[in-house]
Amino acid sequence: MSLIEIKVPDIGDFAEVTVIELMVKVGDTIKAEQSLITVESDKASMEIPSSHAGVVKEIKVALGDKVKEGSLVLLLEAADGAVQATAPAPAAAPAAAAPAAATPAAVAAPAPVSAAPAPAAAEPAHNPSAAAIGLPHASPSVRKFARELGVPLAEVKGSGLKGRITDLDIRSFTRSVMSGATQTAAAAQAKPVGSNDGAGLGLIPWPQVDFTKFGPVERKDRSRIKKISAANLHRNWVMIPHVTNHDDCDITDLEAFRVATNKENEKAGIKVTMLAFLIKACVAALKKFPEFNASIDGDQLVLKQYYHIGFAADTPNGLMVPVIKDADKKGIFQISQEMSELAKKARDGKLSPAEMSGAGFTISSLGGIGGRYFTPIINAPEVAILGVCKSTIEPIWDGKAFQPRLMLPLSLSWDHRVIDGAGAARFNVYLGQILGDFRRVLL
Ligand code: CAO
Repeated sequence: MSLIEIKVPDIGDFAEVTVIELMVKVGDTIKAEQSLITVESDKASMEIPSSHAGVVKEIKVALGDKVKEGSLVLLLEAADGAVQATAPAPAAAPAAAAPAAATPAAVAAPAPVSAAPAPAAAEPAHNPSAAAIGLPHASPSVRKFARELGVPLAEVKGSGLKGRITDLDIRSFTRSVMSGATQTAAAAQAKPVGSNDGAGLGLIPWPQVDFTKFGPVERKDRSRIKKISAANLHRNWVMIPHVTNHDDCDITDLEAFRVATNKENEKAGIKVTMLAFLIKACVAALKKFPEFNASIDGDQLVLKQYYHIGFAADTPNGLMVPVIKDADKKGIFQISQEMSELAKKARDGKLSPAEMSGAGFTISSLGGIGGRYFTPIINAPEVAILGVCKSTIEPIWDGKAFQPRLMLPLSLSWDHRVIDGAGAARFNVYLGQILGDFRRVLL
């Protein structure tokens, strides 16, 4: 058995190149022309192949070493003692621009990469400009290996010199995907719900705009709550066929009662807002129209026999929806008190998950702010949500004359898979009747 010195062959115009990857280790049995190391110049990377088959006895270079033509790479115990007359040329990673690839020797050499389905010349160049536009650093054989496995190179984190992706990185990425610990971007996009770019829905990509071209901007991280509610709202908006019915109801008498009640209880510090009456009125409407207090579960509709009402609360961190449990069993004062406690907890970021779960129906009130109507998004797995805006005095025709009446604008969004337009109109009419004369709750 003879020991053969494997040296760096003619590498074209390069005086010196850097070793950026060791592709074999001591004890490896290698074939003739198998790549041993990857070297990199300022223009291209290339693999240095072995001129012989055999067993690697000693490696004479290390990562980061500078080598040139004739530098000793390793000592090989030749398999058959045969010595090849000419050393194979290095396999250049890219591109017509890479000088090594342009030499006749390189063209003639059966470089390993040429066996790949896509020719090495089609690979993106590993050069400063390629790195600048975000192409992953990897040798041709690693690229070929990734291609064979269908591994998206851009998603693999390189552990080699300067973040270079090695054969080992491809293997651990594949293992991680197979075990479910990692998800490829393509797999993530295949999910229609929650994806940000709409690729799973077959939509064109979200516009990428450099806003600074148009003027100064400030970037802020979105809060955790904003991100969670965004994902939920997006899913609900996409998955639920929403329809919204708008209506007005006359709350003149109810408002007078509310103001009088608050006056009576001023000393006790109790304050009742219209929302508490709305919660109670909705419970009555849900009792009459049970499909509004339901959820879809496969082929079945789950009709709830409890009346837990969520209400949207605006907080500095974003939207939260605390829930008044068993609103049918509670009076207006108790509902008001719980609402104000829950709203405070929401604003302080102290709501527990239990306080935000279990709602069968939700109310979103913008009455304290203003506006006329809006189209609230249903809070899945519920099937309807009531939006309420600011009441205003309006001239209402009583058959003989216009009367100034306090009108409350309602916007009821409903899931058309469960509820029909006629049902929604009836729900709003009934709700209007209750709010118009609250004694009806007792009927
Ligand atoms: N019409 C006219 N005035 C109304 C009204 C209505 N429909 N609803 C409430 N008001 C009045 C209240 O009476 C109160 O008046 P005073 O200050 O004179 O007493 C004032 O508006 C403020 O009320 P409020 O908003 O503090 O109380 P609330 O019980 O109506 O609402 C809460 C509580 C937590 C729901 C509310 O503060 C809130 O966060 N609303 C926003 C909800 C939201 O963001 N919805 C959108 C979700 S979709 O993005």
